[in-house]
Amino acid sequence: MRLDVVTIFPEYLEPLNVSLVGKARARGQLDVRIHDLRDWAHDKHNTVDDTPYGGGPGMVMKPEPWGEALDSVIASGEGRPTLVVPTPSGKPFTQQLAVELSEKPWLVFTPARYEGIDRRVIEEYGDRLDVREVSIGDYVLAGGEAPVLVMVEAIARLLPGVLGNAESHRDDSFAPGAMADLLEGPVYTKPPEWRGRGIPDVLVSGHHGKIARWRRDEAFRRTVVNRPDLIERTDPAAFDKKDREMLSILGWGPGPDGRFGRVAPDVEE
Ligand code: 6GU
Repeated sequence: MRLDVVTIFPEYLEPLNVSLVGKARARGQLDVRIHDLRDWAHDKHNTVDDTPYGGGPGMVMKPEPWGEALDSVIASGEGRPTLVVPTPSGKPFTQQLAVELSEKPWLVFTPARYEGIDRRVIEEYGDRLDVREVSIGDYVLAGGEAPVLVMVEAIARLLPGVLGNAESHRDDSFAPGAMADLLEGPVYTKPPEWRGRGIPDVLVSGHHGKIARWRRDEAFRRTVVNRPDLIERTDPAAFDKKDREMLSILGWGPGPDGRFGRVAPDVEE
């Protein structure tokens, strides 16, 4: 996969040299190219922003440097990239979108600073490319560079051969096609006792069925506390008898429409 990032802070993308993404690059599984937007700003101060039409606070990124930068990046490759525009007003970045983007051969990211990019840039490339305006959550960051790091990590770990084994993402929380979206439960490693704290006996029982059940029960325990919305939105057909027993213990049961909701006071974690 090829990834281009156009930014006024190329150094902000240094983490892409490290860890999982850095190794995928070194192995040739990812071709990452970082570009400085100011290379396409031609006045004395390499200006990339200006005051907003209609007034208001902040500055807006000018269209001309983005147009030249994107034309140049697009012309440097074969075919048409998918353009990913990070913005707090975009569609939510989800695991499903990460999977979809991981299947594209070429992504171009356009992290903005200030109040965003002149709208005409998004319109112009929307006529020629698949353009995705994407937000990483309901909070406001000072720029799109950190969201690019987040998205690239989520996408890169899904590429064939990047993670150790293909099984690794089957059980990811939010993995599409999972019976139900559940958060992953707790994990343990050696030593078997640490500061007087042991580990759950079932994990050393060697009984794979019981271990799988325990893990699923713990996933329910965590999900009802941290993300009850995930259970509320799940098709109840996804819950088997043991799931229903666990949900009942946690104070959850089917409502009039069959969907699960809290039916008893909150149970402590
Ligand atoms: Cl993609 N950009 C900015 N600036 N803030 C955000 C965001 C993106 N996603 C959530 N907050």
